[in-house]
Amino acid sequence: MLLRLVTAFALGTATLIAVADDHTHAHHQTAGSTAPAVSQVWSRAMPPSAPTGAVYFTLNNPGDQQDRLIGVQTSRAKKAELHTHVHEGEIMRMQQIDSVEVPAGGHVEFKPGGSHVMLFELSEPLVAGERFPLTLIFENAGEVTVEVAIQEQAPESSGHEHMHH
Ligand SMILES: [Cu+2]
Repeated sequence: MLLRLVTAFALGTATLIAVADDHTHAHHQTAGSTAPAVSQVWSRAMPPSAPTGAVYFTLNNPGDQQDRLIGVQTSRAKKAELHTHVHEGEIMRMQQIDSVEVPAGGHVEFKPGGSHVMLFELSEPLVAGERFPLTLIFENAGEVTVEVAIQEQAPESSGHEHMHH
């Protein structure tokens, strides 16, 4: 069990460093279960007048138990919701979702045009180069706090999937 936790932490940290960030810290607080690793955590820089923002990341579940992301919190916004995009004919619309399943041994990507964390009533504008903490709440693993990097552009994908813009 301890070894698993260490592995999860190391994986998450390694991936974050691979994104070329110097001062990224991932604090994992687990409640008896292997916490999914959170990597490539970023938010798109927005003009100061923007009332909302979005956060994207990749979740990797190294454990043999599925988990579920059931909530998000940040000091940077009054409210943070899990969202996804749904197609309605030609139109893509955002929709709030209660939770996101993270399958055992699987990974889930939050990315533009797909699932994202929506921030409402920002306490400060999202300025490129800044960072803020985001706490992910998992059903089994408990809370995992990571740092969000505010960027103009999406980070280079470390996966094999084609990025749609
Ligand atoms: Cu949204």
